[in-house]
Amino acid sequence: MTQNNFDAFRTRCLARTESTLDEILPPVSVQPSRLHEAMRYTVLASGKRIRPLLAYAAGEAMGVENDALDRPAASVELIHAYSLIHDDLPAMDDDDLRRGRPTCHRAFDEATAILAGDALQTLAFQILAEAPGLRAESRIRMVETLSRASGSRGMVGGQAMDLEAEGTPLDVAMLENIHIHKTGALIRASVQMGIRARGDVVPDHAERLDHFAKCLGLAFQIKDDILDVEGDTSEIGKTAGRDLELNKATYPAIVGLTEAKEMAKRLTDEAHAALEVFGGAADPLRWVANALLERKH
Ligand code: GRG
Repeated sequence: MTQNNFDAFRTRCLARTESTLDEILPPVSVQPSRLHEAMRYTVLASGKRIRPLLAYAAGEAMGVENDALDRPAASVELIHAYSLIHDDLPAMDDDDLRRGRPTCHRAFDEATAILAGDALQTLAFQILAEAPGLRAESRIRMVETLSRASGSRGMVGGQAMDLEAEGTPLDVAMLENIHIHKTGALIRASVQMGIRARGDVVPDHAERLDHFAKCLGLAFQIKDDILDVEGDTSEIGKTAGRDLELNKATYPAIVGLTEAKEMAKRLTDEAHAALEVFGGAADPLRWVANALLERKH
């Protein structure tokens, strides 16, 4: 991988993401200011912005200009931020720390956190519906893609399956099914944004990109489980303290650490293989896939 090229791509996309998020989030000066503060507190914290990066990278593979993807990339990040707020609530994981600082309900209060999550979710669809530089059909398909991916047959469904499975023994297929929905659906939707922005994609190319995203989503989750076991050595990880929940079903717990690492590597290789037909245009997707496998937090 050409590290300089990846760094330049990442820096450019992250700058676009931060400025779009700042622009579309309501200012604290507007009422209800505490709610707007909670929304900005969560979204503008230091996330890795993997999903926006994937949307821009898929757009590059499709020959779509970056500015057509500003809103779609930000919309996936808003859904992700809402899911983190709700996942951290006492009724779910009851976490005190997120991204190295107090979770939204700790920094504000539970009711404000619930409402901030709700408002982020609806804002995601609003900015997609209003997105400039895209044809109406692309915007409608994006709204459809993101709503399917985040609803009861996507991310929310995965969370429900995860809660239902708590305390019961899981095999790899069951764990995989949870993660395909809980984490994978939104990763897949991020890549779909690039396809939807283009509109006239050859079906075979759309399927290959989707297969790339499915493999990557699972590899991402397995790597996350590996980091839980091996320890997150990043500054955020050290201060946040990744909480290793011993009764939680994870890939290393089910197949062992060595096999989990092999699985993440195999899936990343399969993701790369799906990109072959795209040549150099898919390099940003390749860089993101490698960076996810090698990440330290
Ligand atoms: C509560 C509606 C609802 C959904 C919850 C995605 C999710 C479903 C919960 C998040 C909890 C969690 C740890 C899921 C595993 C996936 C994962 C590693 C999420 C964290 O995503 P990153 O690493 O986070 O992209 P940053 O902070 O970098 O944005």
